[in-house]
Amino acid sequence: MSVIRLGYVHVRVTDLAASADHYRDTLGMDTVADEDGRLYLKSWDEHDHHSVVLEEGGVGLVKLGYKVAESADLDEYETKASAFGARVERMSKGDNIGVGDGLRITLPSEHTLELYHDVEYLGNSTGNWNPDPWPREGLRGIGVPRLDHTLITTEDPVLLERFFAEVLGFRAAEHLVGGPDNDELVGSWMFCGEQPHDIAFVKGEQGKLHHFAYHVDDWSSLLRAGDIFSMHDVPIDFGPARHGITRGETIYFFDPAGNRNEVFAGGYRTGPDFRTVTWTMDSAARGINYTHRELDPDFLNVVT
Ligand code: M3P
Ligand code: FE
Repeated sequence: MSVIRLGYVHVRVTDLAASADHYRDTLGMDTVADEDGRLYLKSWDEHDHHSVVLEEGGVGLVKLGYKVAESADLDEYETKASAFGARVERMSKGDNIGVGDGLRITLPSEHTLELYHDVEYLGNSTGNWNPDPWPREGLRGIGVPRLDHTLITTEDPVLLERFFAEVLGFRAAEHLVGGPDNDELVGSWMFCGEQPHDIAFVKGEQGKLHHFAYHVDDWSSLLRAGDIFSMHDVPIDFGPARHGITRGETIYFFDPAGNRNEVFAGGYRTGPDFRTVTWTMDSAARGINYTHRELDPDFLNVVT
């Protein structure tokens, strides 16, 4: 019984056409469905039906979807989440285009998390037979290969960490705590496979999105992404820079609605025997932006 990965992020955007340009032309995602004011998108190296849903009207997170290893696991997750005290309902095949039956959980942080196993397989752009390393017809914009992780905010990081650990079997790769003599949990970076994080959360408002991130191959792909942001006048939050936390490389930027996105490269490998790394608030600027060792307060305050 395990969670495999972040499958989809569903966000609201103020202007669907403007955001469609951003996710399609700048990031390079492909449209797989366009129905009822919702645009379903997929990156070139993803196999399942979609990984991003844009819905017109407002800004911020509608829900997150995480894919589980087997359909049979869903019963057990339902029992565990209910026992934890979370609100859980069954979701039906077709509630999300291409996605089968699953669970819809209201997290202690008030975010909606969907768990599912069955999802329509579209395959990636290079196929499974003697594949090219990348689509030979070329990529649009950055050509992001896949989604990587999300970071959300919660009033109670301890409770949310307990939920992800006890109900979903995630482990903490990194903790951000109040200080050397203050073990108050300010943030947690948690994984379900071998990435440094599949979800992270920091203390803040309930139910908000700090960012969702796309994987890019390496530092030079990240710099090229920066060039494309400039060509397309995409507002940059910060980067290119190195994260102390997770050791990843990053650029944060905004979609036209103001949702924060990230391109993320590198980072170490975790696993079941990984021991949690701890950062203290007095080193938080270095933890988040190791290169510049400074943080604009808006980086922490602006959420959607
Ligand atoms: C990351 C990451 C915050 C730190 C963010 C770190 C919001 O996004 O990918 O490691 O404090
Ligand atoms: Fe991130």
